[in-house]
Amino acid sequence: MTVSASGPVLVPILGDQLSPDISSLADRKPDDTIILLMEVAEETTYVRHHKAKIALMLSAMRHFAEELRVAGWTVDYVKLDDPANTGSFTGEVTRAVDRHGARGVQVTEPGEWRVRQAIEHWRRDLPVRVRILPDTRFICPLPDFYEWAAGRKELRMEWFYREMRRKTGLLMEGDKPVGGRWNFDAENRDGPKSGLQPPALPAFKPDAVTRDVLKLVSTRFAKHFGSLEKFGWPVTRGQAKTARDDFLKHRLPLFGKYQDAMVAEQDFLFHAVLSPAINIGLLDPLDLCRRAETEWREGRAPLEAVEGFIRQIIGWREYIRGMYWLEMPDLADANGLDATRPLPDFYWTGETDMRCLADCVRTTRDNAYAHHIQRLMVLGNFALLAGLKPQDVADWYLVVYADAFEWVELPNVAGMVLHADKGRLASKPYAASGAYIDRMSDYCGKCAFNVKKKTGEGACPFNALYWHFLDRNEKKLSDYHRLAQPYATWRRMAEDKRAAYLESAEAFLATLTPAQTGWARA
Ligand code: FAD
Ligand code: DLZ
Repeated sequence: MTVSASGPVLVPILGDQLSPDISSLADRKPDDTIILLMEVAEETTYVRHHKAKIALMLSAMRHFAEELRVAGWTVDYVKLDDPANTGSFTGEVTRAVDRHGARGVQVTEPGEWRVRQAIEHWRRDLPVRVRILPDTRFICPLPDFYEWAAGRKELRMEWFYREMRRKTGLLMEGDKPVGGRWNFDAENRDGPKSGLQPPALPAFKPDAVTRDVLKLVSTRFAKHFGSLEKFGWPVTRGQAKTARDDFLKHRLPLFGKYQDAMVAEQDFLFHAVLSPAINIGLLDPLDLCRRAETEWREGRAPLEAVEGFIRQIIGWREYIRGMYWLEMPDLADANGLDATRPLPDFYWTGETDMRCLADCVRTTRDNAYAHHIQRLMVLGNFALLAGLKPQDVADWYLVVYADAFEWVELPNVAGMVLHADKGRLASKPYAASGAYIDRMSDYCGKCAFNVKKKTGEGACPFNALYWHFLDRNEKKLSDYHRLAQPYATWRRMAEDKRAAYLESAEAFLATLTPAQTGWARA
């Protein structure tokens, strides 16, 4: 291997690090640096990502390479179909060190544990010094999160969020929250209004680069889940900014009010639909929050919407990232509720008579997107109530969404949805019967099942599954303060009614067909 003391420094930039101000470039000069971007088979197939996610990644990487070149950097770009491509980050970095006679490697820490392990091995195996730098695009450095978590019995997001408000000064007046409250969620829980017509999202027509990628993906990854037909994700920084401005102007004012609402075939409602752009580095999360704050300060959006939005980003997003690194690697195997049922096939096919689930799988397949409440209270709630195996569920979420990276997917799945982490992240499982879905959506009216019917033929399966879940987890969950009321109701219920619930749930669970293997992992 060729190593030269006077060679350049190699800066590998991973597919979710597409930010010109990434820490690995902060102290570099163009005349002494080679930037390496690598399309590698291992990243496209360690889980068999939705086709649209692969297309988004490859197109955004190719556009970013051009952005860097225009800014004066030397970029070495390895394409997926390059015959010499070894197929892994490690193989490509090893080859590039040799090719350029690099004197060192400098990389921003990756978002995923799996990749972090690989990069640690570079330190041992490469003949040059490897520097790993913190990812400064997050607002809370990991050491600060660990310090916040140390010694606390309960790691609740709400307390962390307040610290982040103080740290950033967002929506603060001195040391007090604007409006006299930290959280305006009470104003934010409207169900769907009939005829609710959200504004259309801006459409980004694929350019020549994206068209090439779409062709590559549709042939090479033909068997992966998902459709490319509606592909319209922003793939350049300019497009991401257009998407951001469109959200701030047209959807932010009603973001809070309809944040928890679900409407069949209205796939985006008033959500930002910016998570892929934020996660891969096309948008800066703090800048986005400051712009949202300006919308409130200048009277264009109400406080409850802006506070709710900012909380998702400086609160939930940062907290989830901290929890991932705090809890890994154990989180990946966590199964606190001993759930063992395999993932049913309808998560892939969408073939179920439960209209809410069918619609959520449809938008997932068509858009590589479902909004938060669909992920949490329909797809996730079903997984929790039916006792689906956490690792199957986590693989599914990692495959199907354009914004899915393990650091953000896994704590949401194992912690927020499945309670597999025994409540480290959420103070109680988000379990709900059909009544919740009926209140927050328009799904139930035209569903083959009757949400008002509790048990027996034609009853909404969520109703019996809810009590089945509580009953089978009674030893683990009945001490939870926030579940005291449902457990009291369950215990007061007549024996025959309880038996009917359990029987109905068992009968429904027996109808589920496990998914074939090979959808998520080869
Ligand atoms: P909005 O609803 O408009 O929210 C604004 C922003 O807040 C999002 O773009 C996102 O950056 C942030 N945000 C909101 N909620 C969360 C959260 N719980 N965790 C982290 N960030 C949050 N988000 C991902 O980015 N990647 C994932 O892989 C992912 N997996 C999820 C899995 C499950 C089971 C659940 C319940 C949630 C998951 N989320 C994930 C969080 C959330 O659902 C998505 O961030 C959101 O739906 C993205 O759409 P949006 O940009 O329209 O978000
Ligand atoms: C998700 C993804 C995909 C599909 N392909 C690539 C790729 O070819 N090259 C690359 O650099 N990154 C890709 N990514 C994103 C990586 O999986 C992500 O950067 C790491 O998991 C670290 O979070």
